[in-house]
Amino acid sequence: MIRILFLVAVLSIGVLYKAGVDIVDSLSPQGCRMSWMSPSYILQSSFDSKWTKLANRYSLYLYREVGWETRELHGSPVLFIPGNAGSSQQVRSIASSAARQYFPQPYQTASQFTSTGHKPLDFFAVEFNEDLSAFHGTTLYTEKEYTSKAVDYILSLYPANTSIIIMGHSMGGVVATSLLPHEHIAAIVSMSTPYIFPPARFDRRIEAIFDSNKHSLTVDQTPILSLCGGATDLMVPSESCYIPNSDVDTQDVTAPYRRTIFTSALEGCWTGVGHREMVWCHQVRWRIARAAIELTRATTSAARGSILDSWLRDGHLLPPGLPTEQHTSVGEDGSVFHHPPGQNLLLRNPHGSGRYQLSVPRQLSTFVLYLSQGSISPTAPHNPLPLHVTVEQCNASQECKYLPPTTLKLLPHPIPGKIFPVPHEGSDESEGIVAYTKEFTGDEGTVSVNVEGADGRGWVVAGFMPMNGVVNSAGALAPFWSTISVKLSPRVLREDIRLPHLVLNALLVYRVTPHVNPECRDTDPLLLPLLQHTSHSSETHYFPLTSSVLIHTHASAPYVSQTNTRGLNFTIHSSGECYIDSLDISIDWWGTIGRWGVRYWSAAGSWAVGVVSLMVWLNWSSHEAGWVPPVRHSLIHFVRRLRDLIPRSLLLSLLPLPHGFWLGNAGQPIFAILAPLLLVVVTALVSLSWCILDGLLWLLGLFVKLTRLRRAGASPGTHNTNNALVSLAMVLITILIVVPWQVAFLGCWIFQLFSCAAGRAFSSSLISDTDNRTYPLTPTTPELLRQNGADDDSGLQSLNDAQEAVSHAESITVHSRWIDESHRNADEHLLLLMTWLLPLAAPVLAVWVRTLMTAGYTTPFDGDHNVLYVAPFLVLVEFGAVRCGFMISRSGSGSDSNLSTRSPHVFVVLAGVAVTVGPRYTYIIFECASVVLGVVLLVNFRRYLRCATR
Ligand SMILES: *[C@@H]1O[C@H](CO)[C@@H](O)[C@H](O)[C@H]1NC(C)=O
Ligand SMILES: *[C@@H]1O[C@H](CO)[C@@H](O)[C@H](O)[C@H]1NC(C)=O
Ligand SMILES: *[C@@H]1O[C@H](CO)[C@@H](O)[C@H](O)[C@H]1NC(C)=O
Ligand SMILES: *[C@@H]1O[C@H](CO)[C@@H](O)[C@H](O)[C@H]1NC(C)=O
Ligand SMILES: CC(=O)N[C@H]1CO[C@H](CO)[C@@H](O)[C@@H]1O
Repeated sequence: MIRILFLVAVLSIGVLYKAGVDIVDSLSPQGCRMSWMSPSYILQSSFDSKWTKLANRYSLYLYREVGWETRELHGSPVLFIPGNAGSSQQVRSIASSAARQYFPQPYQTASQFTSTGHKPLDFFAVEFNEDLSAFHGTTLYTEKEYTSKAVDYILSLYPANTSIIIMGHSMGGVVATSLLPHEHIAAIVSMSTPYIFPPARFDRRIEAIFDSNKHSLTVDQTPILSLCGGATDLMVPSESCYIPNSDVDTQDVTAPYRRTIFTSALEGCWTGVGHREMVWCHQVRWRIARAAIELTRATTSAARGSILDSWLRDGHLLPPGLPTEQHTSVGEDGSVFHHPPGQNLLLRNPHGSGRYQLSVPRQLSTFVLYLSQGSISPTAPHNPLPLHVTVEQCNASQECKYLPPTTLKLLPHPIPGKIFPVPHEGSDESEGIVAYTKEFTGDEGTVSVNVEGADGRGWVVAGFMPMNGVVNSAGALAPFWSTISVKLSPRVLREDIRLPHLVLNALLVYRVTPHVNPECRDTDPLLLPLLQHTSHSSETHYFPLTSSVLIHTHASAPYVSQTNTRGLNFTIHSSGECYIDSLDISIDWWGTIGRWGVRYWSAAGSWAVGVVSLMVWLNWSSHEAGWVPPVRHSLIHFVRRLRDLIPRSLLLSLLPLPHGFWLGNAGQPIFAILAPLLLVVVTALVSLSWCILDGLLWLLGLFVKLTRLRRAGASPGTHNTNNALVSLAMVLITILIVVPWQVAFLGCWIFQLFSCAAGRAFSSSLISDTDNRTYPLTPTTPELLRQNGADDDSGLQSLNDAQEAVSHAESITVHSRWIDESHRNADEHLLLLMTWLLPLAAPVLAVWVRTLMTAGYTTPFDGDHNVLYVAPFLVLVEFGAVRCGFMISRSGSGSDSNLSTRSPHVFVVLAGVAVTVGPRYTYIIFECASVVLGVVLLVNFRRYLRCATR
């Protein structure tokens, strides 16, 4: 049984890991150009302890592009805040781009900035010595305090009323947002920053920072833009990168400027970007740098919002700066071509200028125009061709006026025959198709497409499409067991496809396989079919439809409040020459599984604590005799109980619990299956962990035996209670003053490990592990006595004989050995529980060690000295364990005594908390475990005291 579990555990870890890693290349591949620079970092030594007492722990640098700009301050300040384990030097890519855009030649301002009021940028960066801020609230607070002082210092170097732009990467964005409200912060641009929930939830204080940030996000007027890398980012799941309450979604003009931009939709970028790559990906960094330069000219929040909207666009809003109404009359310039109705206008390599008139059809329709590499004001690729198009509406008397678009944005133009985006390269700045659409409700004259400045490069395609696309009513479960086939119309420029019942969630990946029309092979189409998947106003992905593609989303996900959970909306763009006959849609299982690991690793950890506690509870509660079986048997017993637990977990998954509970799916039936799966995997993981611990205990036992290093606890008699009390008090005082309690917990765990190993080493096992007939045991169990007799080689055969023959004295020996055995088993259960609690304390331990190494002994650990967290463990491992029996008490004496486990029911509370609240609010588990063990301690306190003083 254990062996099967072992296999299940290893297999599921392997599969989840491999599938999770494969996601990076399959879902939203990355195509980013490297960036190059000549960096120098100038330490700001005048920002010293006069400003902040943290000056000797952290530092502040000014970035300068060597040979490109002077060292003196000469512009407008920007502050970069690195994230978890990040470095101030990560500022270099963006800062270098800003310098080289402002000074295209060394020390020479670019012509477009000379007379416009733009200023160059002075990039500052805080250096946190690669502190692990994601795991530790206090560290995050310290960073915030230092950054806040750094902002004051930087502003003091500039004229009054200068404002500063803040950029934050990952947790740096959290620090940036926590600086609000601040009247001199012009705007915040965050990259791959989690906003909705912390990526690691081991610390209650991190949650507090996130809560106060959420408040700032809704009320503060400072513009905030959040850039998200999408599925490529495995560290911060992109569903937590959304900024809630966008002013666009709520249509509230007084709401502050908030944007969430996915790099997969970012115009000119169109690629997934990994977590660390976000700061250097060329396509992203030059836009951020440019937006920052433009921001130096703005003075109001509205103007800043509009600048951010024009440089960091995902196309779901109309661009700022659309032309106002203009009237022209036909015939002023160029020639007029009347295009036959019902056909698409297609201009391949146009020359000169011309007006192309298309009459608006009678039914509801959408006018669609694609323009490659040219411009339709104000939208164009960054380096457009001279080709320029305006769209006008003309009435019967040939009076024309500007036709404002319904949507106007840039689409990517994948290169035929190449992967999109091209790995290590991505999109070029001159690439892109301007897509213009306008919806018509009926016969409204003609639309005139005016082409100017054509020099033979680029192309234009335009036409009218019926407004209602294809709607497929396939049910939510259909893609799980079959393939949905959607038929498409031929030769359309744009087709909208909706599958309103399909479930939309970060946990699911759909595979869309196109059946390309065979005619396609003979044509050289201008635009191969391009699939656009929009799952949220801020999240759009593009895929060239030459082979099957994987569709995913972050619009709804576990532990996120879900508004939009249904409906797959696709749009297919093409030039109409080559088209798709039909699309097949089904679930992609490998991709789907790949999405689970990242989202449920912390749930698996908390459920493991739940499983161990449940194991303790199930097995200890009804044994009046107080016999605690070995962990191995408890495990096997638990696995047998899975038969009842699995249906119950399934039922719980169907309850519409709030999204912060259980597995975070708010009772969506389609995800109910995840709970039993997780339960089985976690049980397997617990068994795996026990196998490892078992091996470790055996090795340590061997070591202890060899070195004859007897632990006092393992051999009563030699133990000095006063010494123990004194050492306990010392430890508690040390925690109060210097070390964080997590260190003490690690100490407890090691102590417990050694006690268990010593316990095993110095007691010959009474009961063989493989023999399960002997349970439950009582002191007078004949088998036990027989076995004992057999060990003594007394040659007794029949049970009755044995019972009679074994003397009273022997019975007492057996009895006390039996109690020892039970105590040892209880101890090993406690060790297993503590092992699974260890990951909850370990991150802070890592932070502590790291801080010690970088900052020296400055005890930045305010708040981690609460001895109550660890006191129950300390007392239990010192007294409760081994010598006194963790939870087993004895009434009576000698061979007539009865054992009973006390208060095992508290463990069901721990199990309940760990499985329901634990996955989302992980820090609660440790607190709950401390309380539960505290109760055990109190219930058994008098007994421990008696035992300790005996
Ligand atoms: C700074 O701004 C405040 C209010 O916006 C104004 O009262 C003050 O005069 C300004 N100071 C300078 C030096 O421009
Ligand atoms: C055409 O539009 C112009 C300007 O909008 C208007 O003056 C004129 O009367 C219109 N003609 C017809 C036939 O509708
Ligand atoms: C899909 O489109 C329909 C109709 O436009 C819209 O109501 C729905 O919200 C869209 N679904 C998503 C997930 O965007
Ligand atoms: C505890 O586990 C043993 C097997 O080791 C099993 O026989 C016994 O029934 C379990 N106790 C309870 C209360 O379920
Ligand atoms: C060694 C031994 O007795 N094993 C038994 C353990 O329990 C199972 C089922 O209860 C029996 O099938 C084994 O024979």
